Amino acid sequence: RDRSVSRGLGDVYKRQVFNLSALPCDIDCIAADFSINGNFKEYTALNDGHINSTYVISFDDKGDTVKYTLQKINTGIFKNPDALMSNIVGVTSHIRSALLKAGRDADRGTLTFLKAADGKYYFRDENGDCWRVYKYIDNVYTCNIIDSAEVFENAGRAFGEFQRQLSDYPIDSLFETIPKFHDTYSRFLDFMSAVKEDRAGRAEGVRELIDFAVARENDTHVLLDLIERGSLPLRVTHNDTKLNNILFDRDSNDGICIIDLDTVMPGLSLYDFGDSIRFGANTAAEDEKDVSKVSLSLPLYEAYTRGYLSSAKDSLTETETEYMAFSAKLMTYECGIRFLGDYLNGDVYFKTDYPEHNLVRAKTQFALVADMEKKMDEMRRITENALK
Ligand code: ADP
Ligand code: GN1
Ligand code: MG
Repeated sequence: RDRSVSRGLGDVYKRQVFNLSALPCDIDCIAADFSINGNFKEYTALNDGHINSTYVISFDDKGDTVKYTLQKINTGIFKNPDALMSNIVGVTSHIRSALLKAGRDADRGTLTFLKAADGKYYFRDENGDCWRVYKYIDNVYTCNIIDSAEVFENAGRAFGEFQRQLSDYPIDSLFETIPKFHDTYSRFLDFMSAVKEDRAGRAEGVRELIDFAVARENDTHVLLDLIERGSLPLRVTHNDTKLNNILFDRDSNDGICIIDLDTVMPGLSLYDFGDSIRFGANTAAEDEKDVSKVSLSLPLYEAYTRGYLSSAKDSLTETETEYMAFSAKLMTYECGIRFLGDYLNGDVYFKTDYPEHNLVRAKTQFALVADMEKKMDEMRRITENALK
């Protein structure tokens, strides 16, 4: 699987030569339902995400090629597609207005969803599968690993701006698409149940990792305690700010559009900051098999922090900035216990390419936690300097 900067659609099409499986839906029926003009030409799968199934579909409309992104919503996880799409359409409309007001290109700056024949923003097919379609944004790339501090700084700026654009969004109108999504203590309890139940008979082989997780239980309620004391404000947050959920412009390398809006919910700014560092400031891929390659890159941490604070600084409280470095470790830990828990449950949540995939992912996350623990003072210093 490609790990580096992923390619323009041209290269993706090349890969499609090897993709002989058919699109798992009736594309003509979907096209008709979303009133898409032209004849269906071809498709390619985008395999970066762990949750939904995503395709680029292209149509020949009187000689013009028009592309859309087609996505099968994972309804095992998002059980209420109406609530889900209400959040997403609300948020993208809000961002669209903000961009237009600022005289910016709203068609590239946010996703544009198509309406189905029944007025909903998804189509339920005869198998019960739910499909949504949005305009494909061209001339962009996504990354699974990054070594350019400059591009990562752009990512930080873009996520900071996303937070700012939604700062006046009516938070109470959002449905909680996955309750307790970043409640790390509740994630810990789920993990402990997975250990106890040991459904796939895998616990014995991963004792050391389980011990690593248990030893850090105290971390799991730090942010929750601060919320309870009223010291951290709830904001409209993205909650899944990994690097491949941002589209970069091929020409400028700017982070132009934040995608994967399924988990936009009330949350902490720290969840978004921490999760970006977890994924993007790792010197290795999330599923690198050689854990010796995993470490926290301080230059990348610095770059993201600088970019993020350049657009979010004014709205953040002192307590929020104080916990930025810690949040990176916490989000990495949380993701680690989720991967390991899923491995113990028999791989029922995240998409996996091979039987040990979740285990490999858990190991990278824990290796990164360990490295962050060594570098925590330095991470704090960098954050303080960026705030000056
Ligand atoms: P998941 O919930 O499975 O992560 P995403 O919405 O993140 O689903 O889509 C999966 C991947 O597809 C993304 O990480 C990105 O690489 C690619 N992708 C999605 N939408 C677009 C788009 N409009 N343009 C280019 N790439 C896209
Ligand atoms: C999933 O959907 P995707 O691949 O962008 C997951 C995130 C995890 C991430 C780990 C809805 O994100 O919470 O942090 O994998 N999304 C959901 O890579 O669970
Ligand atoms: Mg995604």
